[in-house]
Amino acid sequence: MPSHYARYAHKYYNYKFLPDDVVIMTHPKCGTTWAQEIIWTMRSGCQFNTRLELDVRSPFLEFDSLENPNLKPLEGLVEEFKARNPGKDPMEEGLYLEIANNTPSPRTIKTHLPFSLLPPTLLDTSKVVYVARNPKDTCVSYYHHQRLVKCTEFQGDFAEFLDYFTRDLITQGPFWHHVGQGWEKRHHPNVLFLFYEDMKEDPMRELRRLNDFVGTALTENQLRQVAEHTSFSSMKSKSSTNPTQAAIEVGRFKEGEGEFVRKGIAGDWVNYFTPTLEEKFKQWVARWRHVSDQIPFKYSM
Ligand code: PPS
Repeated sequence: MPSHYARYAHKYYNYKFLPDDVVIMTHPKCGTTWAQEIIWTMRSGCQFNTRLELDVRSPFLEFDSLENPNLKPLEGLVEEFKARNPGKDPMEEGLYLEIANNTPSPRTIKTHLPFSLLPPTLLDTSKVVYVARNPKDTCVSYYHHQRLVKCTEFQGDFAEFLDYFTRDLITQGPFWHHVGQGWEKRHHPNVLFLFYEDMKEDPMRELRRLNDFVGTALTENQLRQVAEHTSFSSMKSKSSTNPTQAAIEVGRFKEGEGEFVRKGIAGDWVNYFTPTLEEKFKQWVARWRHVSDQIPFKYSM
């Protein structure tokens, strides 16, 4: 994590989750936004017409610790914070933590923090939907993301990014550590473990599993509507789920680095991996074999 994570670490570790919170936990670029839009829509009684940005409806718990502290906070957020917390320091308390605290229940919370950095009692309180994606596509997607976002502004090419990724030096990693912790807990009654590739293969099947797990009791017809509403093309076309242009305008994304909702397929890695990179990746997977051997990732559809 960036060094200013230290300022908030204890707040995340002691965060007061609520019994009706659903926490979407992922390593970055594994299908978080997709799961957020699905679960928020299901839990909101199928509000298909909201224009509110997804991050407002489904707060990102630890974003304070990822945001570039050298960038000016987004207009309005500080004022709102100060109005609600007279005399308190927004940076110390966390602007985004404050948004999470003020989100009306039932909350659908996004986090890239692994189980070990959240309260040990999390599963006694709330439900967790853990979404995992094969590490090759995750690496490609993360590469584009890190070039796009101003909090990182990665300047290198894919080979350089893969080098960091396979040395476990990427923000919010190591990948296997994160996914391994989720996988270990997959049989807990308050955990639903999903694979991105399964969601691509048969969205309705995974939506039915979510419907049972979250307890939304939607009909087949409603689930079909949710599937359409959260299809890749639908989410790419809406600024509430693909806020690329708005983020460029407020100086959070770089221009010319593609879109936040980018390609949305399983197997894009074949367009990036040379035999040399493939070999390096294989060695990394082997170094983590105590975890990687256990998780049946699909690398193509
Ligand atoms: S983040 O920034 O960590 O929250 O990113 P995250 O949402 O986890 O992952 C982003 C990738 O998910 C793709 N995406 C989708 N795929 C399929 N269907 C839908 N509806 C969808 N919405 C987002 C998004 O395009 C990123 O993958 P890549 O491979 O980069 O396209």
